[in-house]
Amino acid sequence: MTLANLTKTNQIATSANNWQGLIETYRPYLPVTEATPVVTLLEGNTPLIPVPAIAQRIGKEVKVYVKYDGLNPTGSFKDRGMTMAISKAKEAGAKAVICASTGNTSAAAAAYARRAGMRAFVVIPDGYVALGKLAQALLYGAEVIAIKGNFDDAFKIVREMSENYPVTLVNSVNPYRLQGQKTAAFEIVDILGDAPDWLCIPVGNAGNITAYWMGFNEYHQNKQCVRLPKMMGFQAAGAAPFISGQPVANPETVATAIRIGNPANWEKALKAQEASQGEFNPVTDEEILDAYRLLASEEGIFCEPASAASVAGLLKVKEKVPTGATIVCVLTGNGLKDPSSAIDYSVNETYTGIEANLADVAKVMGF
Ligand code: AN7
Repeated sequence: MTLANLTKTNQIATSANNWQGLIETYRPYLPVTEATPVVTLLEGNTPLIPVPAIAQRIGKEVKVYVKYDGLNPTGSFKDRGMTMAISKAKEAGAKAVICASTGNTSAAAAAYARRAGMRAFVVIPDGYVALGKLAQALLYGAEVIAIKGNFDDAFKIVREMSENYPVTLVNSVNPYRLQGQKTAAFEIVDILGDAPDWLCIPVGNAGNITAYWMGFNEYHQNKQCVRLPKMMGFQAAGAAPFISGQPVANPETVATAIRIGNPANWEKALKAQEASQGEFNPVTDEEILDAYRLLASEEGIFCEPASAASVAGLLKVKEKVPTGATIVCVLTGNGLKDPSSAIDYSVNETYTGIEANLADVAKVMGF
């Protein structure tokens, strides 16, 4: 397949509801050959959903969309990177992979590695991984190692482990991860016809912001888009090394997915921000939770708290949004990943202890 007929092919694949996964769809842009065994769960092709209630809160004429990557096979954007990382690991003959994770990477690594017949070791911060993510890793058959430490401690261990033992590292320092993840930028341009003016994105280990920037640039070089977006990265205020300019020793936030103090892709993410004339800004846990509830209760979109940081950030810096702008906020993970946060932070409560009859239920309803 050539670059020239790529767009056409995408349209056919999509309209025939015959999506082949992101490696087949974007093969000319990816470092794969005929010899690469493609390990796929048909990830990608996630919806770009308009969010009018959020656009209205900007207070001027703007178009706002969310890229709902929580609809990937394991419920997060990590599947985009993992289809590439695991396919390439299998091609190289790997028998086992390892990652440190705040949860989503471990779920994706487990699913793709097991599908490829490999062992999956995941090292997680004990007590700081959302329930759904832990459930996934276990059921997929990963070997889960919970350490008394945070993500940054776990990452240090797995990095050294992969240098000394026969296990392939599948965190986002593995270059194939970012190659897969850049396809989300392609999908946005394929739908909008150009890049957005702003891309708002939560930042943890800073792989995804790096991957998106790479994707937009490659599409730009291949004349698939005219614009390049401003990359607007948002970090939880308690885990915001890009704001303070130095690693955070004890990161804390309700958004456990981005509870990271020393991002592995520091330099690349900084370059993306500078080259795009973008910004890094912090959002407080309260702002994250407000956006989390707003997305669910007014747009009908259930994401996990870390993902809501992109929308919280947009609302926080809304004064800077140019009139007429098109903005995409990346929703990186599904809300079902973290049911405890949903229950703990929802405004509505369940009416309990209600007698099982029409009159009592009607009374609760206010009739
Ligand atoms: C929902 O799973 O780092 O800035 O170990 O799960 O590319 O790290 C997760 C990160 C945003 C941040 N949103 O992305 C892991 C992990 C969600 C996430 C991020 C993560 P990066």
